[in-house]
Amino acid sequence: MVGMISGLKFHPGYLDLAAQQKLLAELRAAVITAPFLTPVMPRTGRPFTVRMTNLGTLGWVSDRGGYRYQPTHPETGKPWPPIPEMVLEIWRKLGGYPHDPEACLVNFYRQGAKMGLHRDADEEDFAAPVVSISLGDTAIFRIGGEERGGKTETLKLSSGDVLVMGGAARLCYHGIDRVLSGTSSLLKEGGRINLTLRRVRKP
Ligand code: MD6
Ligand code: FE
Repeated sequence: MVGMISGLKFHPGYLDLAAQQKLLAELRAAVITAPFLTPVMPRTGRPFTVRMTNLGTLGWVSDRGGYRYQPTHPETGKPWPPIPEMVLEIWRKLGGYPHDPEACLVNFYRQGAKMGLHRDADEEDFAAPVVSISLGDTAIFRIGGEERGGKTETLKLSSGDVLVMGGAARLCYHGIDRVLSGTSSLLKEGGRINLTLRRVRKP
């Protein structure tokens, strides 16, 4: 059913176990420099249940002041670590866009974490897709149309799956209903990691 949304391309099992483990090792090294943060909602200051960090020249942050992209980690003040080459290769192969991404948002879901319906709309360049890579426990991903409150459908995102949201799907509402614990043994303590690659500025 989800295959009917134009511009949405699903690549289940794109990364084999060895590639997933390699990517996880790269992320473990990166989070030493750029530890996960608990973002809060603009204005209300309500915390997200998902923890976040970033890789790349720009990282997405949310605090009481709003949502924005910035070149440094808000707590350490250091630049975000670089996007690993194997992640750039996924973008180059599947993204269908001639310039590399500037941002790789890393979301970490522990038991009970979820993400409400939202649109990725803080970028200047919607011509570029968003490429999403999932690791660890399977998540129930929900996607609707460009208007809030319309019909939605769900898709299971499992470890190693890659989802590309381009074209008409680029500005569709989407979110994570829940993560199914015990569905993957990639992360020893369980949970799920999702990477979303974005082009922020016009090239
Ligand atoms: C997640 N993903 O999978 C959250 N955004 O944890 C997203 O918010 C997302 O998967 C844009 C495009 C693809 C995505
Ligand atoms: Fe998103």
